[in-house]
Amino acid sequence: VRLFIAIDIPPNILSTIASFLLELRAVAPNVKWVRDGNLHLTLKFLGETDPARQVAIEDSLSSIRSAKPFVLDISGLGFFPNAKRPKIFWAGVNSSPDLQPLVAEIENAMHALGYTRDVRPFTPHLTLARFDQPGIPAQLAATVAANAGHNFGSFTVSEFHLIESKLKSTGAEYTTLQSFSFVTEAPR
Ligand code: 2AM
Repeated sequence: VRLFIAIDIPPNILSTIASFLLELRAVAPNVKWVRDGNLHLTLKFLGETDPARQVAIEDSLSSIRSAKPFVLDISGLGFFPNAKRPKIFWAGVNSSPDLQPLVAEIENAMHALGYTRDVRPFTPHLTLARFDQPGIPAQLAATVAANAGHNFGSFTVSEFHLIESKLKSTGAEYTTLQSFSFVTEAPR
């Protein structure tokens, strides 16, 4: 099975993003747009995994804790690696400082199970589209430049998910296998 670990985006923010993207999708039909329901914040991509290892992964992930929930603010638009030769069109994610240590813990936990650490620093983003051809429609570039600071709203996060990705001809299909609440109960 092909696995990754991610945070879900609540429906109200998904629909805010979806309505903003309607116009952009129309001006860039040749770009591979991520389906609205598939938008998520990837924390760690595990890739092809022996199903027999799923229990060990879930055990490990269920012990991960952070002191309190954190706030994610979906804000800004841009391209990786840059606007000239875009590979990925993204919406930015600003978070309270607790996100990076949580991701580091997930990295450590998965490294202990034999997964390679990501060499690149974790840059939280929502992938909105992928480019498999060079070049970018002028109208897409212009709209993104004009909305580089556009805000899509914020939400509080207290759980992440282990997700299976099935690659189909119609696009990726994601199934949540298990959810992990990472917030420590406050002592009374
Ligand atoms: P991205 O959205 O940041 O591009 C499921 O495939 C998710 O895992 C994708 O959304 C993608 O995150 C992430 N991912 C990270 N590395 C990947 C890789 N080498 N191949 C496929 N997906 C990867």
